[in-house]
Amino acid sequence: MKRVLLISANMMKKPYAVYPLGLDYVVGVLKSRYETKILDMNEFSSLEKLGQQVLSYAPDYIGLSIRNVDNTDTINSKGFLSDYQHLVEVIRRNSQAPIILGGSGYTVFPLEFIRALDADYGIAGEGERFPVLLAALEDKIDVSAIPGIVTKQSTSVDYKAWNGGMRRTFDPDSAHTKYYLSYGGMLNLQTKRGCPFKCSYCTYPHIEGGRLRFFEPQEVARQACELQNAGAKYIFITDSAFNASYDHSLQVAEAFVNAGVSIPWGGFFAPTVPPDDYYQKLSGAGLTHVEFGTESMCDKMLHSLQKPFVTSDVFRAHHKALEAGLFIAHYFMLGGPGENEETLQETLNSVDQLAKAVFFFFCGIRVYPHTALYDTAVGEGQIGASQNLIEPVFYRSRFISDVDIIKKVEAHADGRLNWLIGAGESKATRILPRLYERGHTGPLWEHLI
Ligand code: B12
Ligand code: SF4
Repeated sequence: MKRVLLISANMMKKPYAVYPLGLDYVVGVLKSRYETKILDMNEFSSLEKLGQQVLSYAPDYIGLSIRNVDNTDTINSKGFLSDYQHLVEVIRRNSQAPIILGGSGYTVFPLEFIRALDADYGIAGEGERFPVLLAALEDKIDVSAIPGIVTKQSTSVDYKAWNGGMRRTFDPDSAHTKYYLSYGGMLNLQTKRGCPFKCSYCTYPHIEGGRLRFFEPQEVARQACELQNAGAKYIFITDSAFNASYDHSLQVAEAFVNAGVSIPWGGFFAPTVPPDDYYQKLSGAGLTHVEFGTESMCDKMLHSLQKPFVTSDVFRAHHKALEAGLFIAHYFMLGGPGENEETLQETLNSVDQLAKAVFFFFCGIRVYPHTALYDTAVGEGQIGASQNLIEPVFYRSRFISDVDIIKKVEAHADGRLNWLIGAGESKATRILPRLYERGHTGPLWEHLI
């Protein structure tokens, strides 16, 4: 059997290290025809150690998973391209196997990455297409006609969401699983793919497609049990918005109960008005943490960002989640098109009325291709139509500067520990690694409430 080495390039450990879930799906689709091995850069203290592993495994193909492009932080922005370039240099020194790029970050910038890393191929979108590429390479067929496949010669990338089978293969005994179990104990799980909403700044519908594709609730619950039996202390559900389908999310919760999932879990939710008892039912199935993608508490801004809810919905969703005894976090994206002193003040005043929660404020919105915000930024001359956005660019409102936004939020927060400004560099989130080292589990932001 030919060997495929899959490397997770992500080395970011804030707010915590994230299990490379995408590679489990890639292994799932490759394993009947190839021998596979996952190496996770979070486990390696040096690139040299990775080099030794690459050399000794002697792979026929190398898949490199690129999740993060940058830390998406206006205050302390850091791009990861140069780290990935060093990684590829080390791989090339130790192997002549073709390098194939993939992952969510890669999918946003497929042409930019293949050029900057001088990789051999890329797969934009879902990695389930990996065997199709390998079969074509082995049969010496032109791969450029396969949807989503990127070559050094590609000038555009066209792909559709994957229609075939998707099956995760989880290895409880692998070195990287042990790493996450010993550091925070959080593993992750997907219950569906896609997002039907069209928020103006968001890449998720581009990465996962705009149509919801559901996994069988019983299969999701089986995977949750697998993670639990391996020793996971908490499960993060990585869906774009877990409640994008109330029916399916309730079926998953019911399947968790029937399968005996007993560890806590959480995920992203849209603050839309839920059916009666929705959060109670999820809480009964183990949900403990709700992360609302709220973004603003001013209807004018919610409309500008094309969010599928209004401020009154946020209050109702918050209230329902609180009633069910859940820990709640709201994420805000300030500084979008039309943001000004008044819209900001309206948001801050309303946030004051959300009891018992943690608030994460991002000031300045990262501009990504294939989004409505990108078109606005080009239209306003903030970016050029051919500008390479792999180095982070943030949309700036014409009516208020990001510096003034930050000052205003900081002044309003007035030292409250549950008001976090920026993407994880604040004092409060620097405490998290120490808590993990002492054996605490889960996202831990509940300690700031
Ligand atoms: C869930 C999530 C989180 C959760 C993760 C919790 C957890 N325990 O898992 C939390 C909230 C912690 C989080 C944090 C961050 N995140 Co996040 N997150 C996501 C999200 C929504 C899903 C990722 C996921 O697990 N998907 C499910 C798996 C199955 O899919 P996948 O990994 O993409 O894999 C598939 C394909 O990509 C492909 N594939 C993957 N690897 C490979 C390899 C090869 C060779 C091939 C061929 C294919 C392939 O095949 C897989 C199966 O189809 C994505 C957006 C999205 N919709 O993708 C953003 C996303 C990955 N996050 C992003 C960012 C920026 C961050 C943060 C840096 C934000 C911050 N400043 O805090 C941090 C970084 C955290 C860290 N330590 O790395 C960006 C990355 C792009 C960028 N700008 O860098 C994304 C893409 C969102 C965006 N803004 O566009 N995140
Ligand atoms: S912000 Fe959330 S709800 Fe809106 S498009 Fe993105 S994933 Fe969907």
